[in-house]
Amino acid sequence: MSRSVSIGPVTRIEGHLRIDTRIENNRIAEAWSMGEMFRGFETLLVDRDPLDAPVITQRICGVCSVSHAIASCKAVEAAIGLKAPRNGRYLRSLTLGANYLQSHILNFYHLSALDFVRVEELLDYRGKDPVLRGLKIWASQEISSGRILPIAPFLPKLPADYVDNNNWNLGALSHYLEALEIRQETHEMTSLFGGKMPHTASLVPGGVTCGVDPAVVESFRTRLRRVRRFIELTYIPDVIAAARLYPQYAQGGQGVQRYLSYGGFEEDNGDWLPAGTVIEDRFEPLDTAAIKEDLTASRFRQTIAKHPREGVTVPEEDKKGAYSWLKAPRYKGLSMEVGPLARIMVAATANSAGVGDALQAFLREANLPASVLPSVLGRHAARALEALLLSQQMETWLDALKPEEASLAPYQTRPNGYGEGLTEAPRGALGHWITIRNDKIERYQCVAPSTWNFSPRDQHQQPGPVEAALTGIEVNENYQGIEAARTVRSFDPCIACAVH
Ligand code: NFE
Ligand code: MG
Repeated sequence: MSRSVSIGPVTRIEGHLRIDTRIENNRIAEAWSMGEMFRGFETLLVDRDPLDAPVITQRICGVCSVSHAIASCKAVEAAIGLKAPRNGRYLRSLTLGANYLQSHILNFYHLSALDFVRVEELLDYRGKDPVLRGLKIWASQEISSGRILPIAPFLPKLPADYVDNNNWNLGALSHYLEALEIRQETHEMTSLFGGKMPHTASLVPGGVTCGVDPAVVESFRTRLRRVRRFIELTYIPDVIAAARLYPQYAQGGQGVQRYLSYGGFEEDNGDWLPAGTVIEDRFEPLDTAAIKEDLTASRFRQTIAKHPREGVTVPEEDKKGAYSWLKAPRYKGLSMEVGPLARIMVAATANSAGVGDALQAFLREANLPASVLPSVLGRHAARALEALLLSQQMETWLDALKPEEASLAPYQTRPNGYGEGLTEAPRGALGHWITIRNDKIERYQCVAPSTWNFSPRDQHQQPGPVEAALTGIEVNENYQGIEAARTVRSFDPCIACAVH
């Protein structure tokens, strides 16, 4: 017997996402990922000054605006022949790194973990555990204020197989609150060099305008260490606990198992995270000429699949056969997963930056086999591991800053040019492509991480990575889509970015 389950809108994400599934014999037989809004940033950039691009494109998103600033600055720099000095590059990495830490902790504690937590524990709890003091104070304030909201952000929830484990359920809720404070630290770190957050003021083509003030560097370092302690002592153990308590999610939702990373976090001897792809378990160097966006199932005027350098954005709301406002990026014609798992897989397969060793150590300590990585909780583990490695590496970038050196290159322009700006955003590979003619933007195209992951089918009916990950997942006939929600959130969707 076949039935359909639709989740729309998917909550606790940015932007409007709908997931439709067809279920047969208690498994998802087919899935459709649908971006349900059009925004049009690419079209509104046309005819503007190239210097406007980083300012405007940061507004694509309130979560990952730093990565849009960096992609846009790099695209403009490539087009006009400018290079940020060393300090500028490290300040960008530190600002982006702080934004990663913010975003990864957000995804786990505030967006995803609740799918695995029985929040009713909060109502029942009468214990005295000091670890839970914050939670109790918060709950009692809510109750004494007369609002019927002690579990307001947490209910209603989809019915599911939540484990009956007080340590986990109450611990995760208490860490939910602690993570809010930790994210405040990370936002402050971003604004120490970025000027403000979201939408930094200091990241411009040519570098970063704030310079290197040793007092600010030490303020950043103090906060970084507090965040790092939280990652080591709380975030990592919680992800490992989730993998033990929900072993079925350390297996299902593998997806396409093809991974792409643009690489990022430039150091003196190259990028800390390498660029490349993993296809059929083999590392290959990245060739960005092999990227094309297919429009077959996208609500845009039909053209052949094009490289973003030639891409056009002409909305066509009622296009026959189209079901999403996302384009469908493909690499050598293949749908590719991007994001923390992809970055870890690419780096580990390329055996770079010690990521392979760190991954092995992490798996050993968690007593988990490598086969758990391509899975729902494997994506969360990769995100947590990346946060840990990043929080360690960022100290070396602080040490690399030189107060006596410039962080900004003198501005120069060119009336005509073309530039590709690639970076890795928290959710994965982010590219901006700009063409400048007569000092104005002639063409601007973005391909965001969630565009890759949440893309619809293409001309060959090949599903996007999330559609593929959902297919085959076992579902309980009494539930209303929790299995799909858990899988979708492991990819950390941002549809505001994806449609841009
Ligand atoms: Ni709006 Fe973003 C990240 C980008 S996702 S969050 O990370 O670019 O597509
Ligand atoms: Mg685009």
